[in-house]
Amino acid sequence: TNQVAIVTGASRGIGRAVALLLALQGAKVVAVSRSQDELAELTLKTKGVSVIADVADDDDARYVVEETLRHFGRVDILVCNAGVGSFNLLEQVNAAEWDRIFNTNVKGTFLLCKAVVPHFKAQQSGHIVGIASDVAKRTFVHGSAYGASKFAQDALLATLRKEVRRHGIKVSTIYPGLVDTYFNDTTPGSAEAEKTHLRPGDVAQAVRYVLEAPPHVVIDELMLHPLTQDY
Ligand code: NJP
Repeated sequence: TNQVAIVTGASRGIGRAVALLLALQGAKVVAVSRSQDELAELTLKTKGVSVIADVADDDDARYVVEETLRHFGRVDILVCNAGVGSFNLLEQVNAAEWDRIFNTNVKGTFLLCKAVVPHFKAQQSGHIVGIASDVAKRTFVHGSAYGASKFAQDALLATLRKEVRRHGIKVSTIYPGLVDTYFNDTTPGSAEAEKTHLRPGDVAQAVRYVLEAPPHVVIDELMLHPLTQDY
């Protein structure tokens, strides 16, 4: 298709895989993150554009949508993927770390959705895909900050889904289990992770699937896990 897609957190991991798959399928991809070099390298492959932006910054979020419209004249898809996590017992979580997680995962999703929805409403179409987490549906030890942020992001997206459906706008939320990425300062590609984790491309295929639903269908939620994950 010839659709215009904004993908946040596209410099690596899941976002990068989503950007590459959508580009392969003919979308014009606007890749967003804070890392300039990685985005430049990605944009050579996607033949799209990149916008250096912090999703947690209001001006940056609006700038992402403005740049998309300046380059392509429209926007059809927003993939809210940028996210961070760190894991510790609640009393060991410092307040700055809490803020970093909530600002990226919750406020970042809020700001990008807020910036894009008026344009989707004007064209009476558009699709927001949120990359949440399976931990938006359960709790786990060491996950107070990250888990709470993913519950909040999930609630935000579920609310937005109800608010915008009458404007022809879809909101789909994807809940992956463990994915082999750079998340939480890990290094992907180990033989062990290959057995225990999803690959970024698996999540990208889930994004593709929800985007390909017929016009009268919205896939609200899609959860996927590695077969080995005991959750
Ligand atoms: O992580 P990683 P994933 N503004 O670290 C970007 C969820 N998830 O792909 O800005 C803009 O490889 C960062 O770019 P940069 C997870 O919660 C994961 O695994 O250049 N961008 C990079 O491109 C998250 O929502 C697992 O540093 C910002 C990207 O985000 C999503 O999947 C399991 C940013 C992170 O790439 C992608 O994470 C699960 C900001 N302020 C859900 N801050 C898993 N990996 O196991 C970060 O259930 N980025």
